[in-house]
Amino acid sequence: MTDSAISDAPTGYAAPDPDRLTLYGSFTSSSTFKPMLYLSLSGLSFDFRTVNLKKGWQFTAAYREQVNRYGKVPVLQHKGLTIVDSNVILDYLARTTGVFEPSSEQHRWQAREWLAWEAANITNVAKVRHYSRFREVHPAVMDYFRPEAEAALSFVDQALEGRDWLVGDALSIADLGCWGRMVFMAEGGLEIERWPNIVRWSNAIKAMEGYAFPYDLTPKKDRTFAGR
Ligand SMILES: N[C@@H](CCC(=O)N[C@@H](CS)C(=O)NCC(=O)O)C(=O)O
Repeated sequence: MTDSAISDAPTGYAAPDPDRLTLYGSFTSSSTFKPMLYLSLSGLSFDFRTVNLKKGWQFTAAYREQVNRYGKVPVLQHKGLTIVDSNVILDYLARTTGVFEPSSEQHRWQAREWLAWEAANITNVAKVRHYSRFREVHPAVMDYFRPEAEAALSFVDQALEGRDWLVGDALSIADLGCWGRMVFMAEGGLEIERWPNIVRWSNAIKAMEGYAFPYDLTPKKDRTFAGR
């Protein structure tokens, strides 16, 4: 399919202002929600550029060549750099701003350990939601992924026993990376009440200034966020 056959897709992506954080993403994407949540809770100012996944904007040559060669969201551009993958973006933001970065070196590594773990495990929660909401799959596929998703949620629930946060004693990129990708769990029939520590922990995140559910937080159109 040529780029022009993809409805309304931008034909090119001008390099953004290098001094501003520019996030590309989609409101239906939990991967996008992770850096969106980081930026919203931190109160940093940034620009959001929407990529309409339903219309297939991620497949255009322009997007692949100028923004993300994998044809996915999210992407962050800043200071002439292009940073791809939600967890790499969280790592970049924490390193460069210091916000939601644990204070000890051991905890900083542990936060990255959680991000690597979530990419291999909480991703099953996102798959169950995706196959429930966007794509019909053979029941055997769900029979494989649902227990994997439940096991990942149980692991996080256990890790939160007697603790407020996954790493150290403050919210960090570990919490945002894990909660961000499980946020749509109910759309996959994974009812949060089954995991009481996740309920408590996610309620603490939801109570923070700047929090909103992805459909309210991530815009459907390009937008500038002024920060606070
Ligand atoms: N590991 C990547 C996954 C990115 C990803 O799969 N993004 C999805 C949305 S959540 C996407 O862009 N899908 C579009 C497509 O596959 O066509 C990350 O965490 O950023």
